[in-house]
Amino acid sequence: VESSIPEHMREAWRKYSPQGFKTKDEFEGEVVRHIETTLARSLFNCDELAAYSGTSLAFRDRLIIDWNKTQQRQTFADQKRIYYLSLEFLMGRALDNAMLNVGLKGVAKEGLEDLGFRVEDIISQEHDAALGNGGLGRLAACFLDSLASLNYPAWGYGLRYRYGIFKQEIENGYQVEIPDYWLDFNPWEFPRHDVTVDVQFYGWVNKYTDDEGKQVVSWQDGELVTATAYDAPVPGYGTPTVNNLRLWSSKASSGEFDFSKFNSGEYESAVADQQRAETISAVLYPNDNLERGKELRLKQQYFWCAASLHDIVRRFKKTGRTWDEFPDQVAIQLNDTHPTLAIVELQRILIDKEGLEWPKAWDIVTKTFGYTNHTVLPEALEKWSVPLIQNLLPRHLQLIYEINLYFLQQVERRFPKDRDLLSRVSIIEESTPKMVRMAYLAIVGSHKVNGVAELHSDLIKTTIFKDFVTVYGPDKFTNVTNGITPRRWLHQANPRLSELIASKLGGYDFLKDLTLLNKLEPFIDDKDFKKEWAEIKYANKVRLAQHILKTTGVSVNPKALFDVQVKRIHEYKRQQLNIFGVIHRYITLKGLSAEERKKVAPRVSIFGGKAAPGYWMAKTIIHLINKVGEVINNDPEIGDALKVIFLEDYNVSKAEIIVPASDISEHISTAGTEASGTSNMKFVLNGGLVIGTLDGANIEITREIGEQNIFLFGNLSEDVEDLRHHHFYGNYQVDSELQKVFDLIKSGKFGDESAFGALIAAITEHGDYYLVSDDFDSYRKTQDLIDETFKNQEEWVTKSITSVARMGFFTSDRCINEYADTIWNIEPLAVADEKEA
Ligand code: Z16
Repeated sequence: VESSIPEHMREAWRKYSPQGFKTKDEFEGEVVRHIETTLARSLFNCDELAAYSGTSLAFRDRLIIDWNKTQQRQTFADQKRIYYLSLEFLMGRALDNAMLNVGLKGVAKEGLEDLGFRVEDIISQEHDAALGNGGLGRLAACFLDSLASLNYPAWGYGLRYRYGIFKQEIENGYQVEIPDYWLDFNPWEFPRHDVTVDVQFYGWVNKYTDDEGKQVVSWQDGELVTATAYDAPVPGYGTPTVNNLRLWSSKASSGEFDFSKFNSGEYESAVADQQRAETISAVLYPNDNLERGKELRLKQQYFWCAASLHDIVRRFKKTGRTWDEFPDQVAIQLNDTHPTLAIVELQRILIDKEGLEWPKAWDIVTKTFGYTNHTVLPEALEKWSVPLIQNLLPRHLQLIYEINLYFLQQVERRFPKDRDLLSRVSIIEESTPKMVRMAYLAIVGSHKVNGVAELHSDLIKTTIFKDFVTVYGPDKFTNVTNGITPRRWLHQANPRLSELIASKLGGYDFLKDLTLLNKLEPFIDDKDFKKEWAEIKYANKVRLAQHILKTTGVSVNPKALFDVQVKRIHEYKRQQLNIFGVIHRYITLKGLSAEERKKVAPRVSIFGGKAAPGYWMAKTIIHLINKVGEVINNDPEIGDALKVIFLEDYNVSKAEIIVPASDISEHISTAGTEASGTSNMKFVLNGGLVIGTLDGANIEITREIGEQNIFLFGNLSEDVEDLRHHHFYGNYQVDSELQKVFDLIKSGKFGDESAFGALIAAITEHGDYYLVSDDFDSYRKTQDLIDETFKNQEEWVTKSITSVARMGFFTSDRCINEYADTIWNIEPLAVADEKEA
């Protein structure tokens, strides 16, 4: 291509192309150079933030060398790539991960010591990249880590939000949201001002016959917004592969934008236009498992899909291949329905721009896309109103109608006269206003649809997508059980445990093949090993206790049982069940004599998680937890027997401290509501036990680690519907022990009882949709069993080690290999010089 240096002049380039540091001295040289020149600071003016910046820039240089090579290798190899489209990438911190993945954390630690710093302090300077809400966004981040670690040619595509998920503060027991401006200094991103795409909105569709008598469809006028690419390197663990995460940022298009307005007294309106364009990528919608149908959200979705598709098509066209080869070069995975417009956009490009015939184009489209469903909750299933799409994306609405027609005609041929079936599977819901069902569009436009855990994948086939199983047969639907990266969630978060495991297994190979953990089973009776195992858990609890003291002022006993529930606050996840259980425990403790109280297993109940800013019930739950904590933590009769902690601003970097420190974690959603859950896997991998319902991945975790190693309780998913029905039509009585809890709340013990009325009424008066009352008794009894089991530390540690040894299945590496084999049909790209980890 024109921009490449001529062959005979490449000698000088090759001679000077940087190699990156390898030794401690070289590392120090790079850090000091960056601090003094890139940052214009000196040794008289170098705080921890400056040292963090210099260190990151040194590692970034290293990554970018391998990044360049990886991209060249992938281009020359000319094989199929996977593009992972996700509105959320919850990456957390990058520096620690980069150090470990390139295998130079030891070098950095020693180098930083020479320069007067501790590596932990430097790492903790970094602001989390928090471009996600919860499980879905973190899953995308784990997938990127596995894709790179397994050498798959893969790109992530997302939005570069100026504000990630809000920071949470607790004031007087209430959640307060603080904007998360995270881009002040972000050494990990590369702006690509030369990689831009103009994205069109609004306007109208012009259909006409051109001079040669050809039908032409053109989408005209409206407004243009420019997408600029920002790239972040994604290093694999123990491999030179560095993949790319490309995030789009919006700004007013220079072609479109009316600069003359600035001079003609319309300064304000010119600035307003500009701000409107920038608003598209300004902020992440802070809802987990909820879609509210706002126009700006739809704009975000189209902006990102159009820019990404344009980029992918541009790259494909450079290969000079014909269109029918597109699905052999490109696989696109839709992370939930958020990127479904990408299906319509590709069809539009093929039909309107490339002039392909409908069936040919549609065949290419469906071979290209795969769709992952992450929820069955009705309030989370996306629907967009037809008038909204008509206005914003008039051509796309036409294409959606044509896609629907083409699909329904197929259905009609196979199931003649079944008008009911036709209306049930129609992409258009015939309501007022009419709505586009995005999940149906995603199914129709993809060749494979997958759920994220076995139960969930079965449920989508028998409930929300039942009719599509009739239409397509069962093989279009499949399961890929979620996984987590053991690099971040074991090696990085729990280095001592990782080291202990490595000492028994003879190295760190298990981080690349997690099934090797089963080689721990022979050590289950090894006294010294068990002792060390328990000591590491204890040290992690001491560290968390220090964090709790520093952030809440409450002193907790690290010998107590640490009971953790950290995840987004949602009624279906049932933090209310947990806190009602805590109140019940408090009532029980108050009924004991001082003598008897000394005999109970002391417990610290730890909560953390954000409520969506508009989700009042979730905010009420947070309020109750905090008020209960105030009362119990200050009750002198209770002391260490029970403490209740709400940790502010739960995020990825805090999870790295919390997860290794739990004895028990709670995964207690109403059966059939949590698609998978992934923190359950993180806790068990770190030697924590689980109390859980038979929901999501809990079921498969049980199958892998054994029933005797997990505390299961509650009703089964197949009984949920009947129980709900019974709440309305049977003679339904709230559990009497739960009623005692409600009575204490109503007495004003935890402050103004009216604040919590809605929480109680949801159960006593509004049908207890999430079955809190039905599961309360078995929850309590299971918690009592946990107390008993914890008293026998010997037995507890055995369960802990056995569980870890059997967690190999839950690595995201296994998960990515399944996607690659069964959905994407892609191969890893061989790398010559595999580095030692
Ligand atoms: C989300 O985090 C999830 C589903 C969804 O539709 C939207 C969002 Cl933002 C979560 C599921 O709730 C969780 O069970 C699952 O483990 C996770 O996605 C990853 O699949």
